[in-house]
Amino acid sequence: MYPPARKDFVSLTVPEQDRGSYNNSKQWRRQSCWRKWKQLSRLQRSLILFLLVLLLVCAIATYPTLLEHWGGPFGEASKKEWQKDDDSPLKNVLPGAPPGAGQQDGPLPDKQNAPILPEPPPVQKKAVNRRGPPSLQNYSRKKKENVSDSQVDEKQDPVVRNRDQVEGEKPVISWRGAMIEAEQATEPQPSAKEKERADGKEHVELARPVNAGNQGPGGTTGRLEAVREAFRHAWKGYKEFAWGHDELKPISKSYGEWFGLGLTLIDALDTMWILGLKEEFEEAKTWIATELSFDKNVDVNLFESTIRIMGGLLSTYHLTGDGMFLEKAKDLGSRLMPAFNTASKIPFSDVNIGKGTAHAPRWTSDSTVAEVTSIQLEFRELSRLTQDQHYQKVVNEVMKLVHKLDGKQDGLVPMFINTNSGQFTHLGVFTLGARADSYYEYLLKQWIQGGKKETELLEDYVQAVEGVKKNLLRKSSPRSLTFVGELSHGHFSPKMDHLVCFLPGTLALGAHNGLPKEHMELAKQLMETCYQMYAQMETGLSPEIVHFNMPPHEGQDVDVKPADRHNLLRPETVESLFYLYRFTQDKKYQNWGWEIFKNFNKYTRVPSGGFTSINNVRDPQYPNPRDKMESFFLGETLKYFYLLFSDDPNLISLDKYVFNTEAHPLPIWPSAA
Ligand code: DMJ
Repeated sequence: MYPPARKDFVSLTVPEQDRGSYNNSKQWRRQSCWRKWKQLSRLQRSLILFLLVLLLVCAIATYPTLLEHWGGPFGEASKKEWQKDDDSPLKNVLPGAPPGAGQQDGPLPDKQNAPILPEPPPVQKKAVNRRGPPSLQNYSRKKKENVSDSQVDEKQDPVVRNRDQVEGEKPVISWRGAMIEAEQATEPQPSAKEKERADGKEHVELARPVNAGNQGPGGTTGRLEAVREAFRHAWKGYKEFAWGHDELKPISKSYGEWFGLGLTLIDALDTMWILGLKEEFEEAKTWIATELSFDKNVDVNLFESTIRIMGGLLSTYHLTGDGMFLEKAKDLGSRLMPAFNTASKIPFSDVNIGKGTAHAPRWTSDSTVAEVTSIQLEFRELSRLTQDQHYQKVVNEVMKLVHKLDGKQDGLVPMFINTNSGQFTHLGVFTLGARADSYYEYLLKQWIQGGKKETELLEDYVQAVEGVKKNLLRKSSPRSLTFVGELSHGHFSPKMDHLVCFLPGTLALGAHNGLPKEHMELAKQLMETCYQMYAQMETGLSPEIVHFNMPPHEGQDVDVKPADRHNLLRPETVESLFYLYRFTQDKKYQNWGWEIFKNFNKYTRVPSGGFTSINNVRDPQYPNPRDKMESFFLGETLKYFYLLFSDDPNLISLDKYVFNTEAHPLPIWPSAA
């Protein structure tokens, strides 16, 4: 017995009369297809239709990914457009630059000509947020955007390194680790006491007068004005397309959300104040006072929210004397405290500031060493201002624990620390780049902040510098550039992150504060190296990571792997140039900075407003925009450019202020002076 024939498969039967009589006329083909279609069973037809629909859906879903893969946001068409622009005889101009802000060796052509980044074609904009407060209706769109953003290489991008995704119980939207609740709470008003305290504070005047005798296009006035103009251009994009959101996506004229807290706006506050952009500052301040709320069911990264938001609010409070900023900083600080409720006292990386809960990333109970040791300047300052010792106590405890830990090598620390055991993990790997960088920076800066009394911090810092010299320092070929490599279980790698370029500035700051002269010598050597990481690239912009050539070699010292060719508008080299110029007064540092500034304008500036990180610093024809302006471009990079080009040593004096790792100046404690 055979079961009845099953019909749940597709079979196509070619009728006998059709064989051998090939006729390719259109009409015959139409009739033949239709006849065959009619001969199919209903199930067969349904299956074929279903498959066709499925194919169509797949094609639509993969279209943006393919476009990206084939050449950035706009694919081949826009690449050609780009090349066309770049062929223009005016290709070297800074579009939109103000009079007097031209290149060193000649005046600027008309700003309306030759945009460096092409205007995007009239896209398929999924949704555009116009100026105004965050619009809740856009949150569902953000979720969709998450798909394409995941193309970012999180392993190599510390900016996104700890963005976990966890679903909450309330109706919340997940955005790269941020949980955004669809409601805004009202702001608590600053208390009278704090207003009084604020009124008594020293504050810095808006924009200092610039040196009147130095006003050529490449002179001090021209350069300072060019930075102010670049800031205004960045702000224009943020204001128009991303107002109140975390980050501008200048190419798609949209925004990205991370914490949903207006990150760029807060990070940029003190830059506006220092650059004297009063109007812009006032509108941002109004947003903070009326729109910003931390009473949100949202997961934030402890480190990032501390350095960017708390740091930005505290420094703005100091510069302006306005107690509203302190009030906000205090509110955030108290909401971050649950992060420290761990068995070891080493804080979790993530905190839900609405619920008061904290957790490690989903995949590990480790925290990053740089993150847990680079929140101290801010929490300590918060304690000083509020007279509440809790903040200072928890972060000092972390430093004490790390000070005593096994697993260091000549003062160098591993990159991870476990929140349960309080021990370092992933032992034997040492870098001054991502995940360890600002540990070293904050050892020195806490010592300076507290009046050079905390000798353990100083000892750890000096020992670490010796550890760098002994284990990580090498020379490249052919130019003998001094660089800082990495060590993995005794194996040296000549790899250096752009992030390491904070080190020349930190070493110079140490030397200025009485540490050995050799630190300054090393700072100068490393500064040259960091500059060469820009100068040796075809765009004059540094990649994220370089590998130095060590064996005797012709050609360039710097090699870049294809995956490392991006530039995220990072500040570290400009930051170090600022310190080196302040302490040596050697104009070459200003000139190097000016070259870099012009290249940012040339390759990353988006005509409709904003600047974008790029994918390929080696291709001046098509650097391939990534469609993201990191908040630190306004918080740090442009601020350090301005301070570098200023000849006024009292504009944020380095004897009165210490910059946090996000370039927010905090006072050196008065009792310490
Ligand atoms: C900033 O958020 C800070 O400078 C941090 O210390 C390192 N990464 C970025 C800038 O590159």
